[in-house]
Amino acid sequence: SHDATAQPCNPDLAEMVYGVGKMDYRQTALTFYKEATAAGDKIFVSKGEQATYNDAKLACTNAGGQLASPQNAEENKAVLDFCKMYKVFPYLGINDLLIEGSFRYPNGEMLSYSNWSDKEPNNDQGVEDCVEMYDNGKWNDKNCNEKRLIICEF
Ligand code: 293
Ligand code: CA
Repeated sequence: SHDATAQPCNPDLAEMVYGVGKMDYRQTALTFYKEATAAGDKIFVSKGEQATYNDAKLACTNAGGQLASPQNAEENKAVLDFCKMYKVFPYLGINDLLIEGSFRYPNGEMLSYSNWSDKEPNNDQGVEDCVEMYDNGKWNDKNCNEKRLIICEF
């Protein structure tokens, strides 16, 4: 469903928030991760900006997508590539804001794939409802008020 010629759901917002010049943001994403589109998978996009979870989430939804929520090892690797490129840990869209201890996708569905780091999620200090990705691709639950790399998926 995601091919190189597809147009964004909301071209104006997508260009403002995640576009690069006049380039289609999907094409921009392709330059970073060709395999994603070749496999008909999600497109991941990042401009290297950092924000709290709420602001990062808003940036992605305003652009017609959502925060990166990898559902298999291939998608996790795509997100990790951005993490390494910008040398900043990203926030994932996955969170347990609704029900403590029940990590879910932004649409509320239960996880079908996870890649937790050893001994995570640990809800450290009782305030960790968001998820960051380390630069080894493993996940850690983390306070939502930190600033982390924004990576959106479309
Ligand atoms: C505790 C124990 C550490 C762990 C950390 C993170 C915080 O400090 O081993 O790395 O929590 O889980 O999110
Ligand atoms: Ca943690």
